[in-house]
Amino acid sequence: MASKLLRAVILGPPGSGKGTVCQRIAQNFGLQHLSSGHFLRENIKANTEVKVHSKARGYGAEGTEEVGDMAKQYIEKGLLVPDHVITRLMMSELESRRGQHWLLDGFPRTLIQAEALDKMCDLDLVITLNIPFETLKDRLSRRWIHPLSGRVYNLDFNPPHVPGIDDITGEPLVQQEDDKPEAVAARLRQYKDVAKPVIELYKSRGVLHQFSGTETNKIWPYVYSLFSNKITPIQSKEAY
Ligand code: G5P
Ligand code: MG
Repeated sequence: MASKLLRAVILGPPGSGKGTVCQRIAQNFGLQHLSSGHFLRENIKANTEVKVHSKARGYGAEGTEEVGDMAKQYIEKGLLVPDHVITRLMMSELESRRGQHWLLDGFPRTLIQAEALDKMCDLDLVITLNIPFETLKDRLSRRWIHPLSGRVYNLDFNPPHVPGIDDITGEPLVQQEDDKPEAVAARLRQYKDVAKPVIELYKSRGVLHQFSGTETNKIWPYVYSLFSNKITPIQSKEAY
């Protein structure tokens, strides 16, 4: 089994199960789960000036930017945050995790972002989740999250033990602004065009694995087996 650090990415439209699959991979293989949406929402919540250190190879200069305020305007409309904002944020997070196995969820999402990541490291695995659009719309409207941890629930698929309450902390769950119907429609519309060149790039590199279906539980065993070939599970028994 390779001892080098594993660098993996999960691609897929909104609601395709990236976060759900990443949580399972992180739990089973001990990778750091790095969700761009989660980092953006943290910045929005803090509503702070975040100092983004851009020591990443060849990308941007060191400086500050009101990431939270800017991101909020885009996310609430279901639009992508500008490339330079999200790239600097993610490069900064990756810089601080150089010595860890990691798994990116939601980044890169455009060719410009993929090229920036490319300058920083070689990826070992890229997964893309192909889920029918009708399924996605249903799922997102039934999703609730625990804002502090990013834990995701679905009223049908994995409901909380007590309605409206996080299983671990007992704190209230919320529905995100970008899961409201108008924002969901906008997010789904723009996904296909933007993702196509990113998928083509990783296909040409020979690291892309595509999974199709309407149920995460049916896709999961294939994802588990793919990762098992690259990294030793940290649990003796498969868990989720
Ligand atoms: P996010 O937060 O990255 P999206 O749009 O990529 O958001 P999202 O909505 O987080 O994607 P997901 O992670 O793919 O979806 O899916 P999930 O949360 O695991 O599952 C969706 C729901 O379905 C959950 O309730 C889950 O429990 C349920 N579910 C899962 N599997 C099944 C199943 O088999 N059956 C059923 N019934 N349910 C299931 O980004 C948010 C925003 O931030 C900005 C953008 O504005 C974006 O819209 N942003 C970026 N902008 C520019 N560049 C980037 N790189 C950006 N990253 C984020
Ligand atoms: Mg997600």
